[in-house]
Amino acid sequence: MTLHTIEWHTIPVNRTEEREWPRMNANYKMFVGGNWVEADGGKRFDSDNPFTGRSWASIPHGTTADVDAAVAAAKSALTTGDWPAMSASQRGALLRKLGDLIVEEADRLAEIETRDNGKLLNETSLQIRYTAQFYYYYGGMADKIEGAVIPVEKPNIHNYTRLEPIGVVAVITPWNSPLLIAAGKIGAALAAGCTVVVKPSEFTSASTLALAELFERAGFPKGVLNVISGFGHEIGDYFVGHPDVGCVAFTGGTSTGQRINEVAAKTFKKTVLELGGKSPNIIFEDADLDNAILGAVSGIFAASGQSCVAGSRLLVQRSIHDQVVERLVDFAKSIKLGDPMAPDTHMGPIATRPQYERVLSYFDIARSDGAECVVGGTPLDGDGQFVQPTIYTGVKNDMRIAQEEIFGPLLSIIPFDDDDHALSIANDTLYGLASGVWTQNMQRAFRFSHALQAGQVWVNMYRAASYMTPLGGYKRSGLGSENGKDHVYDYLHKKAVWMNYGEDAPQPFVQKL
Ligand code: TXE
Repeated sequence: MTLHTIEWHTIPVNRTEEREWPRMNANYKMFVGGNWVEADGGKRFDSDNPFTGRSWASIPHGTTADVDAAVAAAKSALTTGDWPAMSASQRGALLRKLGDLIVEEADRLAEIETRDNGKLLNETSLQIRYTAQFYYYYGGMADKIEGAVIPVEKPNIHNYTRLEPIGVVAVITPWNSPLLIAAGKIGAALAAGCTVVVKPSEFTSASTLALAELFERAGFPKGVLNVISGFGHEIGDYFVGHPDVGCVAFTGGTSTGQRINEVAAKTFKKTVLELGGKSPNIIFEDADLDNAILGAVSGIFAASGQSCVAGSRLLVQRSIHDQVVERLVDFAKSIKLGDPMAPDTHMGPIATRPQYERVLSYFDIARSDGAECVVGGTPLDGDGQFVQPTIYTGVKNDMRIAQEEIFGPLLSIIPFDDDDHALSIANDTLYGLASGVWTQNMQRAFRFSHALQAGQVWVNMYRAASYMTPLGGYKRSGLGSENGKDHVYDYLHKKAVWMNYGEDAPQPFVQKL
């Protein structure tokens, strides 16, 4: 088979006129201590719609004084007022009520997210509805957090553990799926009895500020959930290092995660970090190829590749390599870029200008790496932030395009000869967030599921997630994991209580062992 570089400079981008994007009330405020407030000093910044290229919302430009106010409100709500007096069942009921309100408001919230990050409305509509499930799930867990009675070997001692809220939780989220990514963190932290301050990405603050309104309507006591908006590089360190923050839950880039961990370490804070990836998606010659092709496409072109679990390295057994490449090239050419609101669009724009420029820079990097571009690979004409689906062959795993997270629709295809070869390439990365295996061989499916150094392994599927299932990364893809039952325990201190109901006098100079 001969592979041609496709001469494909202009994709007909299906742009909707702005009049079809109805105006919304787009003057957002921050939510601090149950009040809707401007930033200290009153400054604001614009939030741009990556599809129209125009500002559509105005966001308060939060400062360190706003961090102080939000953390103080959360600290006060933690120990005084209605929240600590509530039973765990009552907390759970509030979380479930919030879930109901999210379902009610899903269309509006989805439209807000699509305006802010350009993700398909088809996907944001589903995602927002799904976020309700996180709050139902963690609402159900609130009254199932139990300590233990420990049968210590000492006489007349009642020894037990209590699980107590860790304190004020700082939730910091990125721009690719703001509400979905926040849901597990907020849900688990509130189930644990903590209070929360959320800082969404400066590129996509609107949906989280709008979500705060639902907390108010659900009847959460003031200060339990606070949302501040602002720039990570201005207030991030201050927020993370704040002495009254007890734990930081973060999703975002690996270098930001590293910075957060360094700052948090100075005040001995716990962190839960979900970071970047360079995930291998492995197709064996015995795979159901129709499904594998769909899996490869969803791994890299869904959400325009702006997904932490993107299957950006496609490892293909050499015997089927050319066939897979040909089919993927055909598929890529059929992908429709355009208005994320339109139901028939497959890929929307890249969410932010810096990200768009970063993704484009990899065209040159790939060229100088010596990879062969078989489709895409050049900037599109026009002023939209669109990147065409791009596929590289002849990729060696040590090339930059195979090692660095690009976070865009650029796929590196790497051939392999046998199982050992595939595994060594798959694990040869600094990251370890996700992976995919396409095979009909059960032994191989299990062997790879266990040997892949990644927090998620999908076999004969890709890009699935659930509030019930832990999501975390190996190596530089993160620290700890979120979602699932165990995530609640990230937000709890374990305290041991010793009670002496005996008569014996304490030994003053010898420990009781
Ligand atoms: O993310 P950042 P950016 C990856 C992707 C992308 C790269 C950079 O590869 O190209 O990260 O994207 C806040 N202290 N992912 O710059 O910086 C910031 O305000 C505290 C992977 O947009 O990680 C925002 O709220 N907070 C990813 C959040 O961190 C700080 C999703 C994320 O921003 C801070 C998005 C600081 N010092 C990008 N600096 C995924 N894992 O899904 C910034 N922030």
